[in-house]
Amino acid sequence: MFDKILIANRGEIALRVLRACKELGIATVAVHSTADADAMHVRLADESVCIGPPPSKDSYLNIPSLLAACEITGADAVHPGYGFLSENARFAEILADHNLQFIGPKAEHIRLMGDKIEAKKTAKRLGIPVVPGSDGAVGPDDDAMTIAKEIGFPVLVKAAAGGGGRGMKVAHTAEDLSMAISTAGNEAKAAFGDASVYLEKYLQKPRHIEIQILGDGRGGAIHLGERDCSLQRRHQKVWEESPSPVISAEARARIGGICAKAMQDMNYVGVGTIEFLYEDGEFYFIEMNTRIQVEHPVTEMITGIDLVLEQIRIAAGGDLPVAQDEIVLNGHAIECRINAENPVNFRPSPGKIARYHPPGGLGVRIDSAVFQGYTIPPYYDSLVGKLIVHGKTRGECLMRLRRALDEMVVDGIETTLPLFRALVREPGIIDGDYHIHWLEQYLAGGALEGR
Ligand code: MV4
Repeated sequence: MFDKILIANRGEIALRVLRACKELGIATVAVHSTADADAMHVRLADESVCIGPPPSKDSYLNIPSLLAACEITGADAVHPGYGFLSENARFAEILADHNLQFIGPKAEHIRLMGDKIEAKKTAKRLGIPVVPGSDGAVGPDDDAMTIAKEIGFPVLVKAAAGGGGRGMKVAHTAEDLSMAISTAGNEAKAAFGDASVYLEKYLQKPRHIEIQILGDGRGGAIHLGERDCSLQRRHQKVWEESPSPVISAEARARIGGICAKAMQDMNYVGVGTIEFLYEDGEFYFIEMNTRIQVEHPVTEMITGIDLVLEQIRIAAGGDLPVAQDEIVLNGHAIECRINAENPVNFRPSPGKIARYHPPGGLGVRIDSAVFQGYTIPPYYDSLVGKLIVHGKTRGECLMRLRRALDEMVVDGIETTLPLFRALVREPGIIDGDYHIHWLEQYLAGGALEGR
């Protein structure tokens, strides 16, 4: 097992990793920019190193600074958290070159899943159902037109180097296709330095269902159920829950088994999330994330498995915590991502938290690094904290979430708490009857105006 882990991240996920390290008896090193000098993860770590000025490129993305921090403190492993360098294959390789353990998948798997075309080809080869579309990048227009007509309009043009909604264009008719391909290609070239694009059948109202997996790197892998992440705004997840209101035990076992088998075949190591669109009873692979995700607590609440702690154990050569048939999905969990943003126009609202009262009680968890008097800096994401609630049933979970949201106080900045207080009372949410466009349509309807 590792002696000392450097946490190459900030905010709530840095605190989350730090907690797992402490429970494993592993010493912790926090890194921080000058803007985060008084942050919670710095205060609670055994040691801390300032790695640069506020801009991420000069601090949390600054690989030489992070290496120096490892050298100074004698850390033997690095946990990247999510975002920043968590899916940077080169960073994983550089750490290995310096005899440091990257707590995550092999660099080759990070790189493979970072290329959306290669990821899809790999998924298909491993027996994972994919969206009908082109077999790789599309060449000259006539090639694309033939494919598009085979899969049927509307089609979606996607950037190979994209992901998270970046570099996507819908072509509703043959006339739109050429323009969609050149626009997506140009945007992809500008954004990612890679103009290659591929085509997929455009699914109109799917849900976003993701499967959590855990692999030991030696042919063992399990799945830990799904998370329904359909409630998104501009490709930012807002509300995640497990189990999904629309996935049956049979569907879960089927797609979960396919994903676990695929990860076994890959000798995948660590945590991973396989993302699907789900429509009319069918799953369609879109992407795989090779990092711990923001919404991992939803799965922890219903499985009782500490995913970050298991990440660390497995990176140190440990075995999977349980066998597939020992996993029991207990009850229902919902996570609300509470941001320092105006709840109507979502404009960031950094600043000092004048009053802070987190809710408590049975089945209520807050993953946050803020405290009363803390100032949310303007340089990074606007996450105040994640409110995660568990109940025996979805109904009990919603009731508890309603109570917890009403109890929570965050004064001095604007937050999206009013949005969640409205959503938890909204019939479409209570019925679980929503898809990936539902939230933006709800917001466009002016539901939050004047609150
Ligand atoms: C799609 C799609 C419809 N059809 N692919 C958005 C980001 C990336 N995860 C892939 N995305 C989509 N891919 C096909 N063939 C719709 C989306 C999409 C979406 C997916 C999940 C959650 C929210 C979304 C919001 C807009 C579009």
